[in-house]
Amino acid sequence: VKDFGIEKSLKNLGIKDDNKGTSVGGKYFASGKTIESYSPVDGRLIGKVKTSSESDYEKVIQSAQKAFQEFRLIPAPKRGEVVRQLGLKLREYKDDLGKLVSYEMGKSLQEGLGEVQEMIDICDFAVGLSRQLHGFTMHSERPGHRMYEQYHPLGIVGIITAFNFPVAVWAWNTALSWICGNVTIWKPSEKTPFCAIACQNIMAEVLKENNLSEGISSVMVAEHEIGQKLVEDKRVSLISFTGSTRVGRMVSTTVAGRFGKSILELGGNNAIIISQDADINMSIIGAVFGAVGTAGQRCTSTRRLIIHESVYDEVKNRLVKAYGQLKIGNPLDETNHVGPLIDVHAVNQYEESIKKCKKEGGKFIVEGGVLSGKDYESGCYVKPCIAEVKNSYEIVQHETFAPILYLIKYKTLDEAIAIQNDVPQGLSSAIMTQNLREAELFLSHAGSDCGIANVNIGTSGAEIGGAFGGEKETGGGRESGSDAWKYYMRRQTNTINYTTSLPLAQGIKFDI
Ligand code: UN1
Repeated sequence: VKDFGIEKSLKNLGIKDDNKGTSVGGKYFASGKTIESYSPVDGRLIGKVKTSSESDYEKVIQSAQKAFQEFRLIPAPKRGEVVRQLGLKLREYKDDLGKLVSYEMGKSLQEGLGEVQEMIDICDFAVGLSRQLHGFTMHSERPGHRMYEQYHPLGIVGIITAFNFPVAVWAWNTALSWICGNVTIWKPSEKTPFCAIACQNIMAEVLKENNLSEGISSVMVAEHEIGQKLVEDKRVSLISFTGSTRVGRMVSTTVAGRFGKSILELGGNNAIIISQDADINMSIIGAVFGAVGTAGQRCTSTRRLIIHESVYDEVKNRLVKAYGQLKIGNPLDETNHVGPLIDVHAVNQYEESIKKCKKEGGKFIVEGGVLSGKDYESGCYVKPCIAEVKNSYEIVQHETFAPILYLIKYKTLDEAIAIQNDVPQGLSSAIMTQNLREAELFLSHAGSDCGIANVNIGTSGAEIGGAFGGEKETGGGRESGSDAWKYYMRRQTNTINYTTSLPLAQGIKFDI
């Protein structure tokens, strides 16, 4: 088996065979049961991690509470300086971390490196933002009064992330949390514990070099009970949750029940409309990358193509041809296009979805299937497939985290937009067209109902500078760029009277 330098990268990132899964700053401890992480790439054991127990949890929360008392008092631009240093460290470790992401999660090395690049980009973004946490000033209705608003740190931010972006989503939340003066506790996916430990090791260097309190950043590799505790805990001001709609619904109601704040990044069911005025070459590239990139395991993966009847056959034939050229295999080998799914459980779900689709009447024009034999020993490699379907099929309404692409035919743009919107999810959407009227209608209030709507690019690969998130069952949260930082702070309106009398608002008279 070619090693692709993975052993060396693991060593550089401080990953051992046996690890403790709770870390406050650079200090590791854990007293829960041990879990193992296997690579979907070659099925090999990466290592073992002792998980966090309930008593470990309590230590983490208390350290975080203590750290917050100090950290919130450090001026925001100084906190930005800490984030700047994190960005520099990530540049140093980019190759190693990108490789680990690829090996533990299974996405291509290019996409692993791209994910680390997103971490670096959000750090840069946050550094500038640390001097721009602006509120408005407004004119008071009372003479000699001044009104303005300001944003204050919130407290502890609990970050619960999924396996598919095992490092970037932590960085989006952490970089913003830190400049906003919050401390973070990260509960990563149990499927990618080493990505989390590697990030924590990198971050711990920054804390140490700046003599900062360790409780500013903690990690708990743990089973879902600990995630549940975090969600229920009144001491945690904000929960940023990335994962399934099913779990997100529980997180949302639990956090709302204690009047906490939450940011939800749940499932997507993203479509590209390919119009009769589309550039077909661009459409094929956008669609194929969107559908098979990360083996269809992005929230923003392209799941549906809604194609105009006049170009339907051409698009279909070209897709079949393109899929015939896809190379499936070790994602660390850069000549391969498609890596494995995360685990055998995901493979089962992929097979189930194909079965359901066929049962409902779906016609597969590129057949799926699980690969076996040499180089596919992990059992996680599957064939990207394409089916012609109706949008109303139950399986088409559902997000399957796998490379299954559905084709749907349309006649009018209104019909295409209605199909695009007729799913429970509302994350990402796109139209391929060179027709200005079509593009503008798609982006208008009568157009796409998603949090992300693109013209002449695919559904995946959003830049960090925009707010990222979606509507409906995607959960409504926004993170990353634009003014998403406002979710991470509490807002306060201040009115100051600099006169010697006390006029009441709304002209109310009250004499004593
Ligand atoms: C996700 O799939 O959870 O737009 C996030 C993209 C990435 C982020 C995806 N920047 O594909």
